[in-house]
Amino acid sequence: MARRSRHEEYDQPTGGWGSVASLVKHSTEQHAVGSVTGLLRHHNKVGGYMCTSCAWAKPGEPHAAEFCENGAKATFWDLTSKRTGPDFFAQHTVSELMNWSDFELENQGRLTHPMRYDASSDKYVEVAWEEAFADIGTKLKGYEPKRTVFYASGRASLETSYMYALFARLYGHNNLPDSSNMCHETTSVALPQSIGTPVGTVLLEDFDKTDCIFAFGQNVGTNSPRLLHSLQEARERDVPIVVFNPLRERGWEEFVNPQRVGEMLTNNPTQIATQYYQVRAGGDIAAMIGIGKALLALDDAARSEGGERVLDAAFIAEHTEGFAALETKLRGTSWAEITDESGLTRAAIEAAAQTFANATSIIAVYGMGLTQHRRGVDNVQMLVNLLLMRGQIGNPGAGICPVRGHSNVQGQRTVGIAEKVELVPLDKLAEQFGFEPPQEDGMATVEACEAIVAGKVQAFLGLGGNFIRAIPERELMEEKWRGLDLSVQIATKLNRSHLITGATTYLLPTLVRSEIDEQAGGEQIVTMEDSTTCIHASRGKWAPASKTLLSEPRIVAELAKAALTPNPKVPWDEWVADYAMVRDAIEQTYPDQFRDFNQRLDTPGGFPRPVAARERKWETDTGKANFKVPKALSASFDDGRDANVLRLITLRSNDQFNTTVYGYADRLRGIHGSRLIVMMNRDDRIRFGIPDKGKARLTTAVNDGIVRSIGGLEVIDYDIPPGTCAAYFPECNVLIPLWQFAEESKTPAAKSVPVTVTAE
Ligand SMILES: Nc1nc2c(c(=O)[nH]1)N[C@H]1C(S)=C(S)[C@@H](COP(=O)(O)OP(=O)(O)OC[C@H]3O[C@@H](n4cnc5c(=O)[nH]c(N)nc54)[C@H](O)[C@@H]3O)O[C@H]1N2
Ligand SMILES: Nc1nc2c(c(=O)[nH]1)N[C@H]1C(S)=C(S)[C@@H](COP(=O)(O)OP(=O)(O)OC[C@H]3O[C@@H](n4cnc5c(=O)[nH]c(N)nc54)[C@H](O)[C@@H]3O)O[C@H]1N2
Ligand SMILES: [Mo]
Repeated sequence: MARRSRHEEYDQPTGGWGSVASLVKHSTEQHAVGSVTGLLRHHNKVGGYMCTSCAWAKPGEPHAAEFCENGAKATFWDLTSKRTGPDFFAQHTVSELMNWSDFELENQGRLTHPMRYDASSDKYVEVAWEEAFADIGTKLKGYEPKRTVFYASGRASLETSYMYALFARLYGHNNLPDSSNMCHETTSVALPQSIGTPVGTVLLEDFDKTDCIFAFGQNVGTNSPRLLHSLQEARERDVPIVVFNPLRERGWEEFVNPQRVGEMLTNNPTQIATQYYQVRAGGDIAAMIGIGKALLALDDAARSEGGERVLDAAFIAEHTEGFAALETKLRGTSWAEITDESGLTRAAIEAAAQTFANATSIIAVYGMGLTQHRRGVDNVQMLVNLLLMRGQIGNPGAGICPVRGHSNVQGQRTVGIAEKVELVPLDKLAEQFGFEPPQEDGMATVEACEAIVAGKVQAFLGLGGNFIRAIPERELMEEKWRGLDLSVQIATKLNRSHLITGATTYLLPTLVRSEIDEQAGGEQIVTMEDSTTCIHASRGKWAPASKTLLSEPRIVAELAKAALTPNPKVPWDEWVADYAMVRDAIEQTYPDQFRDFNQRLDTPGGFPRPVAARERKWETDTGKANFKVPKALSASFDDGRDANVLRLITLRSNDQFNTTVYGYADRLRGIHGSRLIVMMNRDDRIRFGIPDKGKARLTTAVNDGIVRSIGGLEVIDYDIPPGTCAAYFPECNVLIPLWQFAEESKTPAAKSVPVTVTAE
């Protein structure tokens, strides 16, 4: 049935009663075995389990309820009492399920039994674990390892991830794309060039010390709501918070802390952003060049008047390289170019620069609004440039703070899930496990897609995730996927990627993190790394959804045993019996990062991995922090000159975790009832001849011979800059060409897809 949308201005703060109502709704609708009291006791607490939603830091002294609406929703959905077992699959053909929505598929509940696709009946049929492992192992033995891909979505623990990456290398390839290739890979490419570390430099405690926060392209209220606690406390110290985002996201505007009874009763919100700039999509490089230019002007004035310098000249001289080139760029770019490209006025940019100049310690927060663009790397590096101009890396209360996505996406990279060999201590692995690891770079996500399109991939293993739904160019990918010989999906819930089958397809169900993981050596602990490089232990608390489920480490170990010749140095069974032994192996491979790993598991707030840039040690090619000159003013593919081409942002609603759709209430944007919508500036809507509440078709504006189009989108008049529009991921992934990705990082450019609009 077609859904109709409803849009009303949402003037309630983030958090508050709206979040409580939503939490209760999801706990009830999922008949979840976990309760709100259970969550209070165990969620993000030492001795409990770590949230499976976002990767935001967990404080050493947790709040009574150290969870947010969306973390609770994710947990209730994990702990649902609904089941997608063999009888479900007996009733539905895969062709029928192809017509179900993402919501309907996952709302069937937890997968319980290993299943194999049977083409003759077009159904998934139960298979014994041993048979599945043996068959997959035999098939893998017959393939050319470099023609197989082992994908990981960023949820699996450090223990599982280490084992999975080792399995790939023992088998013979580095084809280890993970969800971060679609996400913060841009960060992992940009930051090492600039400051010599692939991760952020900010710790949670820096938020208590900062006196200024700048935030670009991140939706805090939906995607990292616990960060709002730090933002609220910062506001109570009168810290300015300056936001750049095309949309006025409620989370950046007002917050009522559900933890504070008084605030809840009076509905008395804290105002979060003190300055809000609705930059146009892809316009941040220009906006940041403007800020840099204005900082230079302020510094010039201070010098001529003999006042205090705005630039940190001592820091620039001692710690950086390349400032002269950046200065030339800043001075040489005209205000006309800057305002044209950013869509912001000179006065607005100068006001932001003034706030930046007044502060002594500045944190820069950012998300997908910077990384998922053609020039995402320039976006991130330009933000670092601003910090470096004022010496804002490696001092308390300051630094660069990418807000990561999946709860262990950063950690997966740390322990070897990486397609680039330079990121992995292959020599160490060779010595530790007595084998010759493959030395060539493997495929990242886009490269894996290209190889699948070219028919060069024989097998795909997915450690979680919904690969085909998350990548660009969905229609072509679905068609080409059918050319795979083997597709194996390790998953918790049914999703669309499971319905696109290869010649042989397996669905292997696994535990969720909040469930008890009992192995031969007793109940097991797993670990993960948060956005601020802190490592946390996680202990499941609830009984598994089914006795037939296996843990992720066990599944990975069984697959490895079935596919590889035995290696006495890799004791898969012993590792599965006691995950502490995997942690010992991790410590052996990464002694500096994981010193005393097993002893430090319960450090309140997690134990931080060392990050050299925090100590102002720059592990870059120059040994200094590098200013990087952006290659262009626009971050987008289109040049912004054609008024008929809009830049489409594909983003998340408040009722989803990536491709997992919990419902149809994007409460904080006031959009209800449907996800087939497009938010558009009213003048644009009228210009395109679309009536109020009318429908539109979006078509990708590129000439490469492929028509990419989606119709039936209800147009919602929205407060968004002209020339920019926004719609939901993953519905709009059909529109993104596979070749439109960030230069260098290959992160798909999901945040400014050039589209034309036609009325329907
Ligand atoms: N509840 C929930 N939490 C999540 C997720 C989820 O789906 N649901 N996903 C997780 C994952 S994997 C990730 S990566 C993160 C994603 O979290 P975010 O980084 O917040 O990603 P998006 O939701 O895609 O939103 C991007 C924001 O950038 C803005 N934006 C878009 N284009 C531009 C631009 O050109 N310039 C600027 N300045 N802003 C722009 C958008 O308006 C939007 O507010 O969240 C994680 N946490
Ligand atoms: N257009 C557009 N595309 C995007 C984005 C965008 O902003 N716009 N964002 C990109 C980003 S940032 C990301 S991270 C990717 C996300 O891409 P993925 O990480 O591949 O996708 P998810 O939706 O997170 O995967 C959900 C599935 O994971 C499985 N799952 C859940 N928990 C577990 C678990 O504990 N173990 C296992 N084994 N499986 C589990 C469930 O079966 C569920 O259906 O999408 C990217 N795609
Ligand atoms: Mo992500």
